[in-house]
Amino acid sequence: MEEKIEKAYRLAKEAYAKIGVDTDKAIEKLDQVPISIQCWQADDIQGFVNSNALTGGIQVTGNYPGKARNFQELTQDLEKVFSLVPGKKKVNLHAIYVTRPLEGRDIDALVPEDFAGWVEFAKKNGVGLDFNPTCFSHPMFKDNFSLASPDEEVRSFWVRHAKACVRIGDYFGKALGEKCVTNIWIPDGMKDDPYSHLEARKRLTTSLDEILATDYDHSDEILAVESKFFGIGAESYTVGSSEFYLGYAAKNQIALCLDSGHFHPNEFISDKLSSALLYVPEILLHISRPVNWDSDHVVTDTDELNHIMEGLVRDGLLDRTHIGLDFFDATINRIAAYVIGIRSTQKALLKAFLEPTEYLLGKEKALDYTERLALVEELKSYPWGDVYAYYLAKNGIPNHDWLDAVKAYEKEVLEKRGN
Ligand code: RNT
Ligand code: ZN
Repeated sequence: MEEKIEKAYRLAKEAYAKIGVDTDKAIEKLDQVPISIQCWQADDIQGFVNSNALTGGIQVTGNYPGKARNFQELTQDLEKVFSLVPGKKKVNLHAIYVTRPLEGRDIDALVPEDFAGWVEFAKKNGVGLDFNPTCFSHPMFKDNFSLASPDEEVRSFWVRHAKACVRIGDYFGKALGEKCVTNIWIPDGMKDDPYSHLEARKRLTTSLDEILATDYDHSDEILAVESKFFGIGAESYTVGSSEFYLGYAAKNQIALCLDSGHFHPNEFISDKLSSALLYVPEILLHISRPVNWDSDHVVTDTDELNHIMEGLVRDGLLDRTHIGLDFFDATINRIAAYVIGIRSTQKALLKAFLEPTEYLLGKEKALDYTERLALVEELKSYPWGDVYAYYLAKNGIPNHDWLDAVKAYEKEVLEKRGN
């Protein structure tokens, strides 16, 4: 390790020790928190099932060269990403990322073997897997409806699809010895004002009940449901709203997925964690960066990202929270997008681990808001960057010059893809 880095770390360690914080312990904790990396940033949510256009009211803009076109390219890209970020990782898959041809079957007939390639990849890289039914970008996503469709043929198709996905998620969990979080998000909604707000929600409840009523053990997975405020083409009404899924998850004791882009622009998920976790067993986070709408920009060091991590660490909610990323940007190098998003997430988490939590909790309880504000503000300029640099160096990973490795990969691999 470079002497500069070690020296800076020693000074940082001393500074933190003075306020009762053990930097070695903070690094150890950070290293153990899995971050679930969304596979779909590598290929703009295209998947390997067909060449259907992206639907469901989400959008990827940009055409930066070198997007992954198949399993081999996508896993090669992910391995490059792994080499540039330390710590425990999972890969979050969508159901359209099959590793063998479906040969006449549609996605309502998926089986675990269709994803065997991912299990092999996960074992080889020592990562876990998470999963999602893909209820969009498919001809059966009709009239803006999937699981909440009034058309029984459409609704039952998506129930079959989701049931198949629940089975596959459990297979991942069992094969890897690490629970898989299987998350259901559907785009269902209406462009214009609904006449009834209730009917579609009743149908969604029926569908979810059918999906949950499995006749086999799925103890190696965690089911989650993801709400949304609006999507393109569903501006006036979203069936799976926040209240809908909070109620459904609490009643059925399944996980609630909170996506940071799925609320009003001035509404933040960081303040929802402590309330929701009083009533639901677990939370799945989709960390994203909304810019004026659910734009899914690359995650960066924003106040909200820091507040999310602070909330989890200060209130001891981390062990019931699964951290996942959900962004997609095709205007910049996709590998760089991953590295920026994952590192920002880790840095925010590290900052939270580097707080004298017990001390500040005590100050707040004693109503000493002056010291609370003073110390929290001081902490912002503590040398947490030197601690992160040391963590990277310990793992043999480049710090500020990581982009050189990405640029070399762009030249050697991405440019040769010719797309
Ligand atoms: C869409 C949701 C959903 C998707 C991914 C691809 O608004 O956030 O989680 O982004 O499943
Ligand atoms: Zn999401």
